[in-house]
Amino acid sequence: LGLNVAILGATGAVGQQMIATLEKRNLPIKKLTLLSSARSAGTRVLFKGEEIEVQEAKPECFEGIDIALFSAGGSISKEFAPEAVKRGAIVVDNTSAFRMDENVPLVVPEVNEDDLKSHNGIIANPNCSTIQMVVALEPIRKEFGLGKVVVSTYQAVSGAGAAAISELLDQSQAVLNEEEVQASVLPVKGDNKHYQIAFNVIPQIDKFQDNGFTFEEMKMINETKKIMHMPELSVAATCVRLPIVTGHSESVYIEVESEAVTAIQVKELLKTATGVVLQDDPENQVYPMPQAAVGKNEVFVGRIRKDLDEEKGFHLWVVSDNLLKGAAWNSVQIAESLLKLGLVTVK
Ligand code: 11C
Repeated sequence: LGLNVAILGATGAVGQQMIATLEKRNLPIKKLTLLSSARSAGTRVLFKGEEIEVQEAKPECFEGIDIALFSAGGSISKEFAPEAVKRGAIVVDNTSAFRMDENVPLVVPEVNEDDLKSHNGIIANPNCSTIQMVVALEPIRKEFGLGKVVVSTYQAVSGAGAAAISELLDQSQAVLNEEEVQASVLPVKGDNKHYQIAFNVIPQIDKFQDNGFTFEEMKMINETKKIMHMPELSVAATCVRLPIVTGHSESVYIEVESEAVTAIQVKELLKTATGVVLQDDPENQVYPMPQAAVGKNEVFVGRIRKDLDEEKGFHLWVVSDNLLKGAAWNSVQIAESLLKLGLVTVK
C-alpha cells in the first residue's frame, strides 16, 4: 500500500534534495520513479536502501503515477505537466511555468494550504525567496494586518543550480591561487554578460524586465500577492546574489495595519508560528545566519525591531535553506498536505 511518486529533474540540485527529503519523511511511497534528461539518465541513486536507476523522461513514464514532483526547468514543466496530468498524476511544479496561472494554486502550506482544494492537476511551488518571506509574514498579517512590504535579499548561488555552485567554488579557488577568474553562469546563464561572484555581490537575479525590476524581484512581488490573497498589497523587492553556497537571507521592512503594535508582540507571535524558529536575542548576539540554516526545514527569523519613524513599521531578518523550505521541502510538504486533505488516496 502506498503512493507512486515520480521526481522529474532527479539529478539536479533541488531533485537531490527532494530524494533526501522523501527519505527522511513518512509519506507512504510504494514506488519512486526518478526521471531526468537523456544526458543524466542511467545514474543510480540509493533510496531507502534500494538502488533506483534514473530514466529519461517520456510521457509514458507518468502512467500510474499519483504525485509527480517537477524541478527540471520551466520549458520541461510546460512540456511534461499536461502529459502527467492526462495520465492521472497530480503535478507539484517547482518552476515558474504555471505560478501565475489563475487555474493553478500557488501554495505554501503554512499560509494557504486550503488553496490545494481547487487544484486542476497542477500545483505550483513558489520561488524560494518568496516562500521564506511569506512564512514569516503570514502570522503577522493574520494578527495585525499588512499594508506594505519592502524586501532586500541576500541569495545563495545554489538558487541558480549546480553549475552556479561549481562556478563559485572554481572562482574562489582561482582567486586564492591568483589565477584568472572565468565567469559563464552568473548572474544569469542566458544573459549577455557574466560577472565574478567569488568575493563579490551581484545585484541581478534573473533577467531585467521592462519596468527596471528583475524577474526574480517580480516573482517575489506577484507571488506574495497571490499566496496571501492580497492583490492590493504594496510589495517592492531588490534581489542580490552573494558568494555563499546555500541559504537565502532577507531584510524585510513591513507596515502593519493595527495601531500601537510592539516589537515584543511580533516576537511573541513568531515564537509559536508554524514553520518558524525565532532567533532574536541581540544582547547575546543571537540572530539567524544561512550557515546555521543549511539542512533545516524551518524559516528562521530575528533582528525584529520597530521602525524609529514609522509607527506601523517593523524590520525583520529572515533566513532559510533555499533548497529545502525554498524548494524540495515545500514540494514534499504539499504532497503531505494533499494526503492529509484527502486529495490523493493511498492504494
Ligand atoms: C534563485 N530564486 O535563487 C532563484 C531560484 O523560480 O524557482 C528559484 C527559481 C524559481 O536564483
